[in-house]
Amino acid sequence: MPGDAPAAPAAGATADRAPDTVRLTVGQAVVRFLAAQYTERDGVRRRLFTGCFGIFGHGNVAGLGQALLQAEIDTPGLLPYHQGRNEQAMVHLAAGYARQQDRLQTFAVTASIGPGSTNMLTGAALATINRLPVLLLAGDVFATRVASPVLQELEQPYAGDLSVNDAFRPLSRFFDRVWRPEQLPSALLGAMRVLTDPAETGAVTLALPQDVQAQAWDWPAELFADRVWRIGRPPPEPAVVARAAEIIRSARRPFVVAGGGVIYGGADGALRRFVEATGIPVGETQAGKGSLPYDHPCNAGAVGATGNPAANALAREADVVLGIGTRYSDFTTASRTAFAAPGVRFVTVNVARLDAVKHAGLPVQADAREALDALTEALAGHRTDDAYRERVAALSRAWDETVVAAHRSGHGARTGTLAQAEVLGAVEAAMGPRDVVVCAAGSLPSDLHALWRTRDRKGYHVEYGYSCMGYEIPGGIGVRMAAPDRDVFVTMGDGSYLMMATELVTAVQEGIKIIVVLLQNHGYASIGALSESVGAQRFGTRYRYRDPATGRLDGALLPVDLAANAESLGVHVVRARTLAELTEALAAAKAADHAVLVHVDTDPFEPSPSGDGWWDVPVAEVSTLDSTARAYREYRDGKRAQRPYL
Ligand SMILES: Cc1ncc(C[n+]2csc(CCOP(=O)(O)OP(=O)(O)O)c2C)c(N)n1
Ligand SMILES: [Mg+2]
Repeated sequence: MPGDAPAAPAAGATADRAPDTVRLTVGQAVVRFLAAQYTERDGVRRRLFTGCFGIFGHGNVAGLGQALLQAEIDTPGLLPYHQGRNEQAMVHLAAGYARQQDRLQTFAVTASIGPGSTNMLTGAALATINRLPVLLLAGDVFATRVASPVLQELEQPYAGDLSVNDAFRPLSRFFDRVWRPEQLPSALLGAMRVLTDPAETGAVTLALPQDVQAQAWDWPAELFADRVWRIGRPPPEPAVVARAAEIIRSARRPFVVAGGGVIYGGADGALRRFVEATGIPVGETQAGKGSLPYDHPCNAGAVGATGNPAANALAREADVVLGIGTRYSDFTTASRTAFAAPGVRFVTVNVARLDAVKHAGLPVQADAREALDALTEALAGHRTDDAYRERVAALSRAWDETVVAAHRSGHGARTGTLAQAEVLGAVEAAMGPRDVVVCAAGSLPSDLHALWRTRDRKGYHVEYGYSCMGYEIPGGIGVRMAAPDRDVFVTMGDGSYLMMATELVTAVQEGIKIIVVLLQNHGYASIGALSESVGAQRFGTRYRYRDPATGRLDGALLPVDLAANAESLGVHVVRARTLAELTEALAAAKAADHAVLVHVDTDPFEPSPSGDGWWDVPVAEVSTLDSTARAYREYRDGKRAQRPYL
C-alpha cells in the first residue's frame, strides 16, 4: 500500500526515537548509502561509485537532486555530481567507465520520470548484454497517486501499478521499485549484490517515486556503515580440471577463444603462462582483444565473423576449443560456422553458468585466472607439436604483412580520399602503447577487430555486445575518466556522430580530454556493404537528397559539415585531408590537453582486408529483384556450413 507510511517523528523529537537512527529523505539516504559501498578484489579496495551523473526534471529534482546538492555543499567528494546531455549517453558513459575499471567501479545515473528515464533503456540493454555494472536511479510517478496522472505518466487501462519504468524489467539484472521508505534498505542491498557479482552483473534499476524520494524517514545508522563487497575468485572443481586437461591433452589442434572475461578477471597473465607452457594458439573476441599483445607468438588475433584469416583457419581446424570468459556471440562463432572440424569439442571456462554450458562442452564454472592456473598445472609437460606452432607463426606473420600493406595502400594519394585502413594505420601510429582505442558500431569495429594491433590489455575498447551507435563519445569519456593517464582515441563514423554527439559538451564542460577521429563517408557504409551482400542494393544507407526526378534518396550528397557542428559544441576541431595532414593532426591532438576532434573524409567503397568469417543475416526467400535472388542462392550455400555444436 504505497503512500500510507506512518509519519516518522519530526527532526529533534528524540524522545520516541531510537538513538541509532538517522533522519534523512529517501534521496539523501540513497546518496549516503552509495558513497559507503566498496568493492574488494585481490586485497585492493575501491569505492564502487565514483559519482553520480544526472539530468533533473520533476521526477528527481527535489529528491535525488536536492540530496546531491546537499552532499556537494556539506560533504564535498561524498558522491560527486556530473551533468550529462542525454540520459542514454550517461548510461553509456557509466558502462565505458565500468569496463575500463574491470567492473570494479562504476557510476550511478539519475534521471527524471518519463522520457528522462526511458531514454536510459538503450543504455540498460547495452550494460546488461555486455555484463557491465551500472546503477540506474529512475524517477517514478507518485506512490500516493494523489495527483495522478502526473506529467509524463503512463496510464494503462488494464494495470494501476504500472509505469514506463516497468520497461526496464527485461533489460535489468535487478529491478525494484521503492513504494515506501521501509523498502529502501532491501532494494539497495539487492542492487549491490547484483552489481558486484561478475556472473550476475549488468544494469540495475531502482525506480524511485518522486514523492518517496523527498519523504523523510528514520534510518538505522548501520545502513550507512562502510560495506565492502568482496569480488571472489571461485576456483574450479579439481575433478573438472582433470577432465578438461584430459580433453586438451587428447587434442592435436587445440585452440583458445579468449573473451572479455580474461580481461575483466585480470587473467591475461595467467593466459600468457598457460599458452607459453602449452603452445596453444589464441583467437580473441571483440571484448577479449588485448588478452595477449598482438605480437605474442601464441596470439593469432581476431576470430569469428570479423576475424582475420589466421585465427579463422586455426578455428576451422581445431579439434578442441577452450573458451575462456566468452559468451560465444554469433560474431565469435561466425554464426556457428567458425569451428568446422567434425567432432570438435568444447571446454568452456566461465564464471557464469549461462556461458559455461554453451555448445554442450565441458563446463568449467570458475574464475578465469583460477581456472587457467589450475589447467597450466594439470597440463604440465604437455605441449602442442612443433609443426602446429610453426603454422600458427606463419599464419600470423602473413596477416601482419597484410595489415601493414593496408595501412600503406596509397589509396588516398591515388584517389584523393583515404581508405579507412589508412586512417587506422595513422591512428595506431600516433598512439602510445597504453593508449585506448574506442568504438562501437559501423564498419570500424570489424576493421578494428581484424586489423588493430593491441599492445596493452586495456588498450582496445570496442563495445560489440550491443554495437550501439552513439556509444563512442560517452563511452570514450567514461574510459578517460577511468584512466586519465591514457590518451583515449574515439574512432567513429558520421552515422554514429549524428546519432549522439551530445556528450562532446560534457567533455568540454569537465575538461576531459578525448581525441575523436570522425570518419566521414556520408552514410552507413557498413550497412551499405551488408545490404549489397543480401541483394538490397545499399537501399537507405547513403546520406543523399531525395532526387525529384526519381523520387528516391539517390540525389546529391547532403551538405552536412560535422566538423563545424563539433566546433559549435566548443571542441577544438582539425580537418585532415591527406595522410600527412592526418598524421600531423593526430600528433597535435596527442600533445593537447583538451578534447580534440579530427575530421577526415574516407572512401565508403574501399574495403579493408578481412578474414573469411560468415555472418548469418537471412535473405529474402522470394523476390522480384535479381540482386536479391542471387544473394539468396549464396545465402543458402553459406547456411550449409552452419552447425549446431551439440
Ligand atoms: C542505435 C543503432 N541503430 C542502428 C544500428 C544499425 N547499424 C549498425 S552500423 C550502422 C551504420 C553506421 O554508420 P556510420 O557510423 O557512419 O559508420 P559506417 O558504417 O559508415 O562505417 C547502422 C545503422 C546500430 N548498430 N545502432
Ligand atoms: Mg558512415
